[in-house]
Amino acid sequence: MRKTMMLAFATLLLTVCSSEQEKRSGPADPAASAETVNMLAGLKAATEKGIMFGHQDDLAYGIGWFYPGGESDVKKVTGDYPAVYGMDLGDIEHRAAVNLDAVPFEHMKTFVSEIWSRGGVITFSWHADNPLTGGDAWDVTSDKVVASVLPGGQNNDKFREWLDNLAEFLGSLRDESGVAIPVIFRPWHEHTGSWFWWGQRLCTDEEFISLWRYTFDYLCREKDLHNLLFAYSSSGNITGKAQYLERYPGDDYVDLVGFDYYQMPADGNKSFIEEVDRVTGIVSEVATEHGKIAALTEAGYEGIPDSKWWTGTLWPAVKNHNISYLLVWRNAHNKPGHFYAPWPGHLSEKDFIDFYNMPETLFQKELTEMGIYK
Ligand code: BMA
Repeated sequence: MRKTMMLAFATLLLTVCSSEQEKRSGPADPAASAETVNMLAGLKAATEKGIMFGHQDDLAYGIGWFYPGGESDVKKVTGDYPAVYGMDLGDIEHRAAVNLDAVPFEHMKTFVSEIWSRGGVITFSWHADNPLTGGDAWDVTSDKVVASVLPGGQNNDKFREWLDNLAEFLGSLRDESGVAIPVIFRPWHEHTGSWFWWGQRLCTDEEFISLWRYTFDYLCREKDLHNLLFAYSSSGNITGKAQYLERYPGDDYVDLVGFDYYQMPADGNKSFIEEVDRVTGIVSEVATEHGKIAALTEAGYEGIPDSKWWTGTLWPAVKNHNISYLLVWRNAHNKPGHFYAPWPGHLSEKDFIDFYNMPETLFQKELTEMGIYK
């Protein structure tokens, strides 16, 4: 009798411990789909192999072309696609046909299927308009916006409608057999800066955390979406772990931790390397301590006016830490000089090929071989 009880107790203990373990290593959404669970595991495995290269709007347009006129500036230079493809959902809240940079949402759906079928990683940011003033994401004229969308606020109904529109899009990302395609969703980004209506000086810590949790709960619980990994990503002005975590919504709401950092012409390469290295160190430590994945969620040097930037500056800035990916911003079709990846004939083309050939950098072909969704 005692023996049986002890055995039962030991089994119970083992079950509790292993489910705790599973909880810590699985996605924040406890009902995440099998594909999403695999994606998270695949991202972790890829992080052990190297750092994935990402590019915003890679398939939508580039220098001198707009979909369907071309394919990918990264592919034109290296013969391969990036491993991570960023897209932005700004204006999906209004059920618009095109996003804030004129990319049709229907095209994005095509890109998502294409990327999924070759085993790439998809990440969405959301430059949502200001629901209180009617301005854009950069309208910081009021510090009451976040409060206005939360329950009890005058814009809560409107915000729920916006989330409905967002959810409809995210839920429509399916493969030919109807499987929901897993993606990384990175809302409310650069929140430690004060240039978006959800930024540092525009709401309190509590309001920001409520906004995050509300978004998460609405999408995963009310709308039953289970194909999302959530990325929490600050701006580059990080002083330490405590500050980085001030607005952290909790381990149950986040899968990836990251930050955005751009080199400005006034900064030297040295300062970019030192700062990115320092903040990457902080974010990587947070990732390890919280069982999350670290990433440089946005980076770049506008126009890349440095022929050796890739191997001489970007690589030394990230090489000391175990991060999953770095994503450079878009090669704009509508803003001359606003580009962050090289294109055929650009002065950093050769150096980018060297960066591509480094064993530590991962692009699409390596990811396809690895099969991160298996
Ligand atoms: C910014 C710029 C803008 C763009 C926005 C959203 O950094 O590239 O031109 O509209 O991102 O993609």
